[in-house]
Amino acid sequence: MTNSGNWIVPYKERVNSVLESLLPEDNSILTKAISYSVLNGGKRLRPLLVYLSSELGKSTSEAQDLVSCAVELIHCYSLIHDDLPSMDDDSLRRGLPTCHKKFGEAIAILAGDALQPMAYSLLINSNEIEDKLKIKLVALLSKACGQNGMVEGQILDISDNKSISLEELDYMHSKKTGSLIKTCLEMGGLISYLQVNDINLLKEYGEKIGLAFQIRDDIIDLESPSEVSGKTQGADVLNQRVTYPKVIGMEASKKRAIELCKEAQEIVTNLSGDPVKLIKLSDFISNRHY
Ligand code: GRG
Repeated sequence: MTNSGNWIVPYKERVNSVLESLLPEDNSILTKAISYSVLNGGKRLRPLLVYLSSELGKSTSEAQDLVSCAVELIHCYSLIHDDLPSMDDDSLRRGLPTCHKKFGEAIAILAGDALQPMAYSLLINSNEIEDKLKIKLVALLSKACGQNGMVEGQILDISDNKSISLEELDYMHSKKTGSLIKTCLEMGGLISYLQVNDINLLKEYGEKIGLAFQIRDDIIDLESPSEVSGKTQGADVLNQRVTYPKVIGMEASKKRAIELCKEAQEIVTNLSGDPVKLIKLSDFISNRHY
């Protein structure tokens, strides 16, 4: 297995095809906005984390698919809302006009609103996951994206935070970006009935790669042209956002992303299953340009 990122493609195709089969098919403007925002590319990192962690134990492929789709729907919802004029006011996402630019603000808000319950319905209505486990998954996912998770991170991000410390920046992103990433790994571990020790190691790995992922995101904002990143280059500077390069400098940011991924790799070597793909993924994260 090389680490060009090609090994990720089959996972991406798999989740894309399940997402396509699960989305509503009517001709309404809301359905169009939902499909546009979900089936518009994206790296599918969060589904990949579910697949890789659940492959460490025993789970059905249907359960893996449903959980992968649920976390991606939540992620797509957060991106739509993150791009809104009242948030980041961004016009480019995944190389295309953002949902509100294409469909208007009201439809974009509603598309995001509809995606969240859709994610929970997937989990709740599944015949593949036992009831006790479903409740755990729903509780974990709602915690990750709720008031003490992604929403808390987002509030901190849009607050007056110009002079925050590195520790505070880490905290903000552990909530905004990290909480969902960590939860994907935990959910994957749970559906494949991993032991608590393995699940704890996956969560620690998630904390490290979550931060590294965000640091690279800040670097990408400055260094990757829009054709590569699919996002508006320099949007963070334009919006006067606090970023890792701003707080610790560009070189230190790059070094820190690599160090965090190395620490993540050491953590997963203690798993009882084969960590090779998780190691490859952290390599990919520490060097990504999109
Ligand atoms: C909607 C749950 C929810 C909360 C509302 C808007 C908001 C509060 C939170 C924002 C969360 C957010 C958008 C975090 C950014 C994380 C991030 C680095 C996103 C980019 O993820 P990629 O690079 O995107 O994986 P692709 O397009 O590849 O999927």
